[in-house]
Amino acid sequence: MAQQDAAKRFRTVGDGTGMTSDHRYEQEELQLAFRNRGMPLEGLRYDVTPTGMHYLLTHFDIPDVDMSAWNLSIGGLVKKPVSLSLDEIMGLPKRTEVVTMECAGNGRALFLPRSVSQPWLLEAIGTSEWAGTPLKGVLEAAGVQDDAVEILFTGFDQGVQGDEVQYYQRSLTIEEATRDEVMLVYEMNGRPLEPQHGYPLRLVVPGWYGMTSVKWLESIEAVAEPFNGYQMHATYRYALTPEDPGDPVDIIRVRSLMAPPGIPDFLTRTRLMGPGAVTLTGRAWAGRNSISRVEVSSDGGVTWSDAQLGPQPPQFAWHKWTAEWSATPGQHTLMVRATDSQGNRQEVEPAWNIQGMGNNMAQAVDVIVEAS
Ligand SMILES: Nc1nc2c(c(=O)[nH]1)N[C@H]1C(S)=C(S)[C@@H](COP(=O)(O)O)O[C@H]1N2
Ligand SMILES: [Mo]
Repeated sequence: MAQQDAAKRFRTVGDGTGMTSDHRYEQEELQLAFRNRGMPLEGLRYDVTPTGMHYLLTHFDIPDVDMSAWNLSIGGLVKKPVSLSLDEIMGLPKRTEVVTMECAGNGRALFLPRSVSQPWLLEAIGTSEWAGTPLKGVLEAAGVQDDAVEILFTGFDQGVQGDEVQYYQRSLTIEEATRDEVMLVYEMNGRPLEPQHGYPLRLVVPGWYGMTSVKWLESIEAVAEPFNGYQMHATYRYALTPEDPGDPVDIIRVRSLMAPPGIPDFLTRTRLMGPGAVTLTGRAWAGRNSISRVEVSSDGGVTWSDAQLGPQPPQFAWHKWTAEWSATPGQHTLMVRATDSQGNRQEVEPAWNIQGMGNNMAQAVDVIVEAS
């Protein structure tokens, strides 16, 4: 309780609304941006993102997990509560999935006004080969009771958000939690998880925005009511006003990104290149759906032409694309947009919401083509 009261002393940034309506960044945003860095977009060239290039998002601190005492507890409404060591978990059936993970806040800083939070532009993405054991098997062994409606995942990391002292916690319905691809993960790209990515064990929920893939798992509980903690009801919502509860953020929306061509200007990141034929390349992904089409524009979205899709990737991994462009001298705005197998296509205009969630508007890259 004393901790709860102490939390009330944290000031609100900006003008008090928690929003900012210009492109100047608050000190708090800069602080978050250094802790939670993104994947430089040239990383789009790799099928699997080198571990150190994968984006990071940690709400509180990376916890110091005491491995001599670590066990994963599986309890709540289960017939046989269990406590498993890491060795025991590693002895269970192993599954490996290449999964593109994206933070729900990716694109937040492109909204105006924007909420003061992690100010992602477009780089909160990465694709890893995650290995672990299917959650489904562990839940079956524990025997989830019929009166349970959700599975609650709790991480070791604790902090204050929205005036509430809390552990990082998210839940999934039983149906979502028992999908084949949902895993308790102990390896990333063939190596034990690094501390910042959830060592010793994290959840990975392919197809969902990253917030659901709880890191530093401490416990898993079957619960009788939908979990209503801070990370479920107060944030990760597509809300239009502070009063609007908004729909929950869940599956990753269709998006494509290009690896910026040419060379960058140090300060503005505007691209510089010579005239002639150039192959634009990048990746596209859409949660659980596949990508059916990628289009590029070299005139800021007035006209579009089809890109070529590379080989079909694993179900939850990004899809490579290439497009030939004949660069003519002058200034151009390159854009890319994807359509998924359900016919969802990226918009050119942002679909604004107050928390800056799920902004999958088409990427724009300014290019200057020099005469020679
Ligand atoms: N315990 C815990 N799990 C967490 C988070 C966190 O702050 N604490 N952040 C979530 C969010 S918002 C994202 S986008 C992903 C990021 O995973 P990564 O840092 O391994 O890329 O982890 C999720 N899991
Ligand atoms: Mo996130």
